[in-house]
Amino acid sequence: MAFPILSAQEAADLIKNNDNLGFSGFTASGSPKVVPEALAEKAVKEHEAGRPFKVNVFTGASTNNRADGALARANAINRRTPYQNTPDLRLRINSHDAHYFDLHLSELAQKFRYGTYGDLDVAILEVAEVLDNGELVLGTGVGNVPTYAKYAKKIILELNAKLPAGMYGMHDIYLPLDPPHRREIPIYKPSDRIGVPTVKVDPSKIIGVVHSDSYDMVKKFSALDDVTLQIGANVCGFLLGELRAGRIPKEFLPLQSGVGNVANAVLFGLGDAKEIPPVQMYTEVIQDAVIELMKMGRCVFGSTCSLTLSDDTEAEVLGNLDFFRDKLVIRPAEISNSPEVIRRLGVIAMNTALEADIFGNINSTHVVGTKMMNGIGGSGDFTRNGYISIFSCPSITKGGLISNIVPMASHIDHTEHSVDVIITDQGVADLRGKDPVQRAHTIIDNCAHPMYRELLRDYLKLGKGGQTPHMLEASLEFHNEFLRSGNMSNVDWAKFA
Ligand code: 0RQ
Repeated sequence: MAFPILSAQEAADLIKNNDNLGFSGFTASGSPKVVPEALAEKAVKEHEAGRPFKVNVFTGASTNNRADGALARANAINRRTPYQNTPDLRLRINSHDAHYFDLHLSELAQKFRYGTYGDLDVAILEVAEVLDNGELVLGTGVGNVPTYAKYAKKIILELNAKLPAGMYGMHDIYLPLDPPHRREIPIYKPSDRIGVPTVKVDPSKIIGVVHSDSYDMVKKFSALDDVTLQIGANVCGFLLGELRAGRIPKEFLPLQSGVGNVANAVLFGLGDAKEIPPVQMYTEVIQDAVIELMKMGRCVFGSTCSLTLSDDTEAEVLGNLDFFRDKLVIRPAEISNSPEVIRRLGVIAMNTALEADIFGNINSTHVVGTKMMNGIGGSGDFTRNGYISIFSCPSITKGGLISNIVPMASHIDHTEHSVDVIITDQGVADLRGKDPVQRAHTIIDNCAHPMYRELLRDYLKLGKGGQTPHMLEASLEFHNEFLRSGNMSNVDWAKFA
């Protein structure tokens, strides 16, 4: 089938002010690259000519510097969901130039199908190949492509030359029925395939194909340091204890792991924990560490929504698909993050917190309660439904000016009801079966940095009763002190006594 070949600029010219756009991919992986960049250039010209030009961008998760980054720098994003992580877009969100609503990733596709956010004007989809019958072979991330491709009025394809023909067969594309007709999603183990390898589209909607030639440019992780290594070791120690005690079955349970430096370090820790049998992942992102585990035989299967790999590792995987083919499947976000499947499989959820409070509530998104960092991503999908839900973070940040364990979280993404275990470089707080005060002592004793333990114990003494003994007027004093003096440890409880 022949489709018009367009330059990125010609494709961008087909997009109008205030269009609703659906981007392929999940994280930087599989995100379109050249059309968003050209769209950002168009926005700059429109703004210079005094004309308004902004678009609404719906994705699978975050994108990359050439999509969110370029569009944000051009101030060309109006509405944005469900997740982002580029510094330029973060600035636009926190200054209200871009209207971002932070959403559980599993929810977006269905909401779109029911029209919650209006029509989808144009889907911009990165593909590895367009088959003769017009079906699409996707790249390193699926996200919400099946829904966007079906519901968009028009489709622009980015055909990325870096993606080999061997990508055919790496995906499992499945669109569930919507309520009230939804049936079970029949995945009973991570490697089950329930769909088809390609995305079927109405070829008459494809208005152009743009060529690109680029890896995903996933940000490199920071080198593992003593703190992240210790967190990784503590997570592995906890999992091993659960295995030995029989609370995790001997064949083990599938793992989910979040994004970022801490999550990467946790996975590296699994490489050495030989008493844990080779693992399977049922997760949304597969980072570099999982590829290492696969090469070591320590991870035998990964079900994911994206291969979020640094360029070197991406080149290695794409160049050795024969080795990885039977070890990986890439699924749509509403399947990789399906609460039903996560609960059925008994996934062990491992995510990262910005801060945890002494009662077990987690803030993953807002710096000092106000500034959006990235978003909740899929952490809620997994945390609420996991067999065991673990959060990890360093005990202190910025050399100790910030304690990651605080009296009251300044924003709450995951409540005490969903959080089983908190792990820092200091140790493990197993919160299961404990009341709020018992949880507080466990978290302070095991997870808080020694320089903050007494301050937190003294806070607990300020409470005047109730099951969760906060002193409300003092509960955010760590944060207030940070805003005042730049150092949480300067907090002085005397004024509340
Ligand atoms: O700042 O970059 O200026 O150094 O936050 O912190 O320790 O490098 O942690 O890279 O693992 O990211 C929660 C953001 C952690 C991430 C978060 C500052 C710190 C540093 C990053 P710098 P680290 P990580 C699956 C699941 C939500 C989404 C999710 C995240 C920067 O894991 O976005 O889990 N999670 N999705 O200095 C102020 C604090 C701080 C703080 C750290 N308490 N106050 N700043 N920092 N703690 C994937 C998807 O859903 C796609």
